[in-house]
Amino acid sequence: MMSGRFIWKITFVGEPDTGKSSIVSRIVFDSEVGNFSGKGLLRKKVSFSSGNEKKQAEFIIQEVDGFPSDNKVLIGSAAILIVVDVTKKFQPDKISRFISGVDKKLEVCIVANKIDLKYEALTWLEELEPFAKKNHVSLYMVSSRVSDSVNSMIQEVAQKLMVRVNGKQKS
Ligand SMILES: Nc1nc2c(ncn2[C@@H]2O[C@H](COP(=O)(O)OP(=O)(O)O)[C@@H](O)[C@H]2O)c(=O)[nH]1
Ligand SMILES: [Mg+2]
Repeated sequence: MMSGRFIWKITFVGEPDTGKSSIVSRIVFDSEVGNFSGKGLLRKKVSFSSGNEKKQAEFIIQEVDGFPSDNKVLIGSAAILIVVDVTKKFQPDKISRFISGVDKKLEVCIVANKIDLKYEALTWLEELEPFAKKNHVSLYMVSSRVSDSVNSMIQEVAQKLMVRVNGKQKS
């Protein structure tokens, strides 16, 4: 079994104002508003458990506004995190079109953000869960203002990526 550090690039995509930069700030600085422009790459070391083992990984984090049709911006990414704002109407067609264009080898998930505004929500689990299932992606309900919600998403993404690494080693 190979040990050592894993370096994974993860890319946040989604409409402007869905909260991508805020989530990235939460991950990298554990604060709401990061002192960064939202451009360029940020790094974050994460520890996570894989079975009984503790593992270390480093995430290289990219943010892209919109749904890039040009796959070049996604090159090298291990995971694509599609951020949606629960206070906005969900756009299933746009998002499933994007998902169908993404390489099946990548881990893709929907990150439904701003759940602290649950009572203003126009998009919620009854719509998101069946969508995620149908499109074979995972779903995380988060708020960039709630540290735990973002942390557990990152832990799960790391675990999913680890499962993919292990799968590759077996085959
Ligand atoms: N209430 C609430 N507001 C949020 C949350 N995440 C982001 N925002 C706000 O949504 C707006 C857009 O956030 P930003 O991170 O710049 O979105 P981006 O354009 O996708 O990078 C800002 O005013 C944020 O403060 C959240 O979880 N809850
Ligand atoms: Mg941004």
